[in-house]
Amino acid sequence: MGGDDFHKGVKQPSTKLDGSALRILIVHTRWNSEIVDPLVEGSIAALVNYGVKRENITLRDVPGAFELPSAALRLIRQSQGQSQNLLMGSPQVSSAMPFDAAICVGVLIKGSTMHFEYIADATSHGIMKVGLDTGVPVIFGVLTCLTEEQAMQRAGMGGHNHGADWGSAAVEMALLGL
Ligand code: DLZ
Repeated sequence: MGGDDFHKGVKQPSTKLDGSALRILIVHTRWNSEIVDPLVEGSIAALVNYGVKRENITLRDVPGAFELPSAALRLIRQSQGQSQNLLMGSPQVSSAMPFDAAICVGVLIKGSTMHFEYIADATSHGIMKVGLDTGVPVIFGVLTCLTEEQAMQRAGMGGHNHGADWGSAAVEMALLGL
């Protein structure tokens, strides 16, 4: 292992994934939208590739990465019928069935983000907690990069689009134990 033989990244899952019955939530930021939008597209393409129906993919946006966990929690809870009137005044989630998985997508750039460490720390812990508290897998789709160029590369502009990995992780995790 190592040197030229080493392939960075995630191996294909060992089982065939059929996402045709799944409902997936994608919550993404409007911060750094030029980079976030291709990541969201990459996730959607992977979901569709695994059979998830476009009408079963719900997209919602929030201002920044810090807001991702609380938005995901409220939307998942709402879909589970556990929250009442939490989203009064804002458009309701269109799904009648609970989400099987969620993907939180955002981009934090150390070089241009004040309090980078605080936001990254709070966001990553928050996203993990939402998954554990709701029992719904929540995929960590937040790029934490040193530079804008690095972030663009990881969003498919000159490199691999990490959004695709998040889409397949969502399907794999949603199907776990089913
Ligand atoms: C404040 C802030 C900064 C400086 N940078 C980013 C960023 O690079 N990416 C991102 O998603 N959000 C950023 N934010 C906004 C915070 O995440 C949050 O939206 C605000 O602090 C309001 O809670």
